[in-house]
Amino acid sequence: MDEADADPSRPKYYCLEMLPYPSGRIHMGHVRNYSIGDVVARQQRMQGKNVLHPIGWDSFGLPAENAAIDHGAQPMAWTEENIARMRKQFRRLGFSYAWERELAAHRPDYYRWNQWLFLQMLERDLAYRSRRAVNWCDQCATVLANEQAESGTCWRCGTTVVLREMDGWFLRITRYADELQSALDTMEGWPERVRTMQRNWIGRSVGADVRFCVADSDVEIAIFTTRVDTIFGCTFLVMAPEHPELRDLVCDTRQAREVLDYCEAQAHHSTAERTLETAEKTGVFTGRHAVNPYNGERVPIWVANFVVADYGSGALMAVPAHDTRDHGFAQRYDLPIVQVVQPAGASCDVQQEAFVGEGVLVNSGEFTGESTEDAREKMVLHATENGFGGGKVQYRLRDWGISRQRYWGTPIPIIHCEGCGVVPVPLEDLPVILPLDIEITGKGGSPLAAAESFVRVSCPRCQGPARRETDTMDTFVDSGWYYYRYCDPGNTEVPVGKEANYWFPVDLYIGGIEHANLHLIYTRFFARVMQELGLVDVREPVTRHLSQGMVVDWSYRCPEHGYLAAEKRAGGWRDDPAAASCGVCGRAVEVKKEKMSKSKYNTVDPDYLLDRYGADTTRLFAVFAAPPEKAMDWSDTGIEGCHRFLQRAWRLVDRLSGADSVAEPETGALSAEARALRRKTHDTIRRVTTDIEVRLHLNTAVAAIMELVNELQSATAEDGSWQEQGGLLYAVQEGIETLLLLLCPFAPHLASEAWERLGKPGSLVQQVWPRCREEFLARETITMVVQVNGKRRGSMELAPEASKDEVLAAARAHEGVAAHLQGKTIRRVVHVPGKLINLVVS
Ligand code: ANZ
Ligand code: ZN
Repeated sequence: MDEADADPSRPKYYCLEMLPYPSGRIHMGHVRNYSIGDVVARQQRMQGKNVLHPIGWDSFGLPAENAAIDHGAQPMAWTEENIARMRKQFRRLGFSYAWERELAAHRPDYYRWNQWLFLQMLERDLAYRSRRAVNWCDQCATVLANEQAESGTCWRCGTTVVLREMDGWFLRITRYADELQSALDTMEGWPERVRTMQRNWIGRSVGADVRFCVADSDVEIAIFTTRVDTIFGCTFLVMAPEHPELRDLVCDTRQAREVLDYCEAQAHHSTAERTLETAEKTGVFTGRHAVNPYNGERVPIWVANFVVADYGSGALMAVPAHDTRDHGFAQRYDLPIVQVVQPAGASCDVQQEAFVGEGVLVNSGEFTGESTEDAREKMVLHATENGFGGGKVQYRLRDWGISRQRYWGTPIPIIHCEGCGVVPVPLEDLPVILPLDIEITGKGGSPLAAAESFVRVSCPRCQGPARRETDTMDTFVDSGWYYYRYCDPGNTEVPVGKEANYWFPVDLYIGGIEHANLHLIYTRFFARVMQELGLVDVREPVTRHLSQGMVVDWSYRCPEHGYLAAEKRAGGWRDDPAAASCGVCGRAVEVKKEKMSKSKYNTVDPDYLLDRYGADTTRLFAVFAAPPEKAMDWSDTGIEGCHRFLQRAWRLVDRLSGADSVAEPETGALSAEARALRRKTHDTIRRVTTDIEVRLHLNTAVAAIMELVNELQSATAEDGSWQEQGGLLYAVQEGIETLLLLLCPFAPHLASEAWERLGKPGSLVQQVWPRCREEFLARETITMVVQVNGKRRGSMELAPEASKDEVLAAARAHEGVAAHLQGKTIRRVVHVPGKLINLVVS
């Protein structure tokens, strides 16, 4: 039943969860992610959809290599063993995957298509080689993409990243910057938070390029600004330490030595580190001046750490009066601050603090008196007409550096020939197989470079001696397009055939927020490439994205002994975290809810849960504990509660298992009790269906099912007997059948067994999802009398099951009653359910 085949006569549903890295054991984050997906997949199947729910392994990457370094493991064997172990755990959890479509990135029949796609991109100038200052992690001994070095540290190990000039391969994601950004506006099935993160990451800025001439030279320096309206307030220019013109500019100045030393010192710090808001802003004067093309003024040129070499043109005009960063810098180095914008109807002292808002131009020559907004337009035009600049849209997004000096990844299919230069491996020679007999030491560059038999080849063009490229691809290439392959895993001609048009776009994609800027942008880039290669028709690959929250639990950290494992904790653990102390030194410990992680000793092993509670309880708790996008708080009592709930549901079925099915009674003949139960049943169907399909709030869906169990329990007697009157037996049977159908996606094992026990035909998972019958939702109302001090003051229509509080609230709001309550206090409330309420006041 898990097998899905494209079938254009049936509606499809593509339910996807981010593929795991095969570390060897699943953790609670996996359980949560995949439980959510499995509920949706199973429910959609019952809704009659043809569901694709695949799984695979993101199996290239550093840990396999580190295992090789640490304990001599064979990366291939290590990876395959881990996959086998995790696959078993997934099977134990009963996830309904299309196992026959399983893929793994490290297998040649997968990664050959990375190589194929790379060569296609090379042909279209979407892949290229370039020498650049790249982010380098010493610990991992590899280059990192900007996305992997956010805030200046390695995303994997946390080491401070440094800049290094290196040759490498890039994918031209910036070609799509505009579209990747603008399409976000229409992606309504994506959380606003993720869209905002992507917007910021792509970072579209509308502004202008202006070229300043350097005085006494024929060099020009271009600057990018979003506030060309402030250009009359520019009192200096600032260049990035890596600016290509800088050396020539300073070579014959007195300041040359100081400037070059400064640049040298900055090279040890990554861009991300240097440009942190909190980083100290430093700089030196270059000894040169530039001429402002708008007013002919000479301004000094500085070099400073906060200017990014590969943003805009690597230089900026500083306007300390209207930019906070420039203001701080001007104060520090005693540079002039000149106001050119006046806030409307207010005054400000720009010597004290920058005014960064909009207003009216002052001190700005012919533009004085214009609004800042109009001025921007006119001043851009002025630059264009006079040939020293023009409008410019700038993106923060950089091309994606995919070269990694590591072993366990896809070999880049390139051959370097002395005569021919860079030569692509011919398509018919793919895959370039990653050799397995490699010595991995973790030191001294790429392990592949040392493998002579891999490296030495003859050039496909001239047959002369040549060397293979020894960089491998970033593993984010593997995950950039994997879910296309699921649609057509056996294809030997292309990465994916036209099959994919049936399944695409993905209807629901579930994964962690940590991928918002990495994987989820890369994959949108790949989608565009796949479309342009004519493989698949869609350009935007995912209709709806759910970014599930973390799984958190208490962590305990001693100031002296760090994070404490369970056996090193004393007092108050979990029950009373505030009282916890270090079992080694007795100090009070810092107690925090943190993401589960081995290094914090706050994980829960899913295998332990499976042994103790079984798959259904574990799955149920994973979706019940919190709304999917929120953090899920681990709780022992929570999982116990889920376990007891399932046992109760089971006993309920058990009680009824002897009874023969009865026919549906006339609606008019239903007793009040039977009617109320049927209302509950159909209301539960309605709630659970929208909670899963529309809101994805699986936790409230479970809560609704729990309520139904309570109702069913009170409608049936302990010993399984009850008075059949007014169609109650039918209502109970309907309720229980519905219960099992609704429970099936959450706790498929127990629900299926219960289904059999009831003697129902067919297997539960193949049943049709129940339909809510609106006619049972209508609530009956009853008339209740309201009295004040025993005197009748009016009546109201209320639901029969309205609680005392609800009745009281309605009574107070009743217009005939309010006047009699004025200035009085309600002393006592007499509530006769279904009949009257009497307010005793004085
Ligand atoms: C003058 C100015 C005056 C600026 C003002 C802002 C406010 P976003 O919005 O991020 O695109 N800038 C330009 N190139 C830079 C570089 N390579 N490194 C660091 N900063 C750079 O930022 C654009 C603004 O960032 C530009 O506009 C420039 O400062 C600065 F009242 O120019 B502005
Ligand atoms: Zn690292």
